[in-house]
Amino acid sequence: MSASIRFTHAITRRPAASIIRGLRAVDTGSPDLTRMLDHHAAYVAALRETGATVVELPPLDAFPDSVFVEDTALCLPEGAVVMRPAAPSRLGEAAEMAPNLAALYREVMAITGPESFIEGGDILVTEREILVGRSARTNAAGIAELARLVAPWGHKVREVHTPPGILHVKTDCSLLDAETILSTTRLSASGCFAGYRIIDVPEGEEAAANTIRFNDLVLMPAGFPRTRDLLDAAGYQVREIGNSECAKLDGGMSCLSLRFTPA
Ligand code: CIR
Repeated sequence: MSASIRFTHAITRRPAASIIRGLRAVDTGSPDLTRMLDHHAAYVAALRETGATVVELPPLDAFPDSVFVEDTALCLPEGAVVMRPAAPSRLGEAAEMAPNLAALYREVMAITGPESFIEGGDILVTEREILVGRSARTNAAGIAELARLVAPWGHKVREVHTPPGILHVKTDCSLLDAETILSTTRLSASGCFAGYRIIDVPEGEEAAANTIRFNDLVLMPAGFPRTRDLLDAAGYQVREIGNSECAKLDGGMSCLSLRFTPA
């Protein structure tokens, strides 16, 4: 049990200087590479502190958003599935990730399209199912192809709806333990998490909903004291990580790693 929160491995990629050209819904200024590197180092150190092996990949200048490795693959205990990002500038990132997965997994499959698009940020793996948000980056064909690929491994896929204007469904939610999901109310109000224990982030702290439970730690973006206090009070071991620079590119805690335990 708890395969959804216990991991032996993570893959991260250092941000490249091209990060200043990263995609963003609203321009709130250019990310500062030096500050982002500091935040990234703290993130990787926290993952390592839990005892996991962290494979740190080198920067890929040709892909400004390549620090957000989560979008390139879905990593399950039985194997990995290489995604097909819908953002044209990000499509090539998936092929860059594939060999790194092949080095750790016996089985690596891929979403091949041509009409299928799906990004890892839209996928929340819980202990009992795989929730996938349809979004501007993930379409019905992508979800159907993923469901076909993972069915032989015994995984069920359930589609949920991403709130309008939100990049990925996991921008607004994260798994805290096998039964508990941290969510914004604009997402949980849809009823998509019925059967789970839901902790709603306080109003005004929606950007704190994207955390990761990684072994004993919950990594959350710094600067959301009411969410931190809620998680503390609920008994989670919280680690705050600076996210000011990734936030300018709509990125958060989950986007920065692939987390898995290869069989
Ligand atoms: C993008 O728009 O694709 C990047 N700037 C942010 C990706 C964030 N990834 C994630 O939520 N998994």
